[in-house]
Amino acid sequence: MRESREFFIPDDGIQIHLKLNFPQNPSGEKMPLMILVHGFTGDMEETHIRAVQRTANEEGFAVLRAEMYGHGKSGGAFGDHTLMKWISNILTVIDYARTLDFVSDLYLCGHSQGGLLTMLAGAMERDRLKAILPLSPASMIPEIARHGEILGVPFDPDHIPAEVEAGKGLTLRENYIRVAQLIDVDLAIARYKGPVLIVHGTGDESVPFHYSEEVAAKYANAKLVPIPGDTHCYDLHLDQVTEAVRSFLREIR
Ligand code: FER
Repeated sequence: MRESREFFIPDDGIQIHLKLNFPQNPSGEKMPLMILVHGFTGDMEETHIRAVQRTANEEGFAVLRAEMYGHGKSGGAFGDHTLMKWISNILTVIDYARTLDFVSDLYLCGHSQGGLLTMLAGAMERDRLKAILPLSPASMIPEIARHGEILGVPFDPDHIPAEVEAGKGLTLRENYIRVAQLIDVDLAIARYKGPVLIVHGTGDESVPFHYSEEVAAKYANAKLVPIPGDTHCYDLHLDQVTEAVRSFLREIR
């Protein structure tokens, strides 16, 4: 049996923190690998991230959890993170995953801002990802940033403030917004034709559920699983989230 491991890989001057977990009983030499990413201010040890990791392991997938710029034990300051830096990081993680000799197919899963990243990287790596799983994707970030709102804080979109309070004592800097305003989510949706699983709590107050209804309708091949009344991080029905992931992985594999 292969040993789980924790390690770092470099990307553009920082170290990306990774954890690789294997299934208990892999069915053969090669196995599918799911890359799994947390959300904004999140990390790889959050309850819902661990739950998805364990579910994929139970289904015979290796899982590579990755922490993006300014988050968890990866390098970079939170205030300096932008979606472009996260895109650079995830492309490097995908390149790394492609070098692993035990990997058959690659899957990409991310929660919230990591779900938006999953949609963007899905388009960029559409020939290399068998399926993508954006969980409660924060697909509206570019649109609201262009409109002049971030984290519920309104601003003049043509005169971006130097800083916005992001909660947890963290401060988001202006380049986050400048980058977000330029991101074209519809283009990313149009460029990924493979299977997509979107899971979203209907009571989510951080990323409202209707955004995922719109995203799912625009994808060529998406399934949306609503989690009735649930929150952004699935405080009520995490079991329904993992069962949706489990049946999707069985269906695709
Ligand atoms: C926002 C709403 C939601 C935002 C980020 C999120 C930076 C992301 C939440 C998450 O990843 O959990 O306005 O602005």
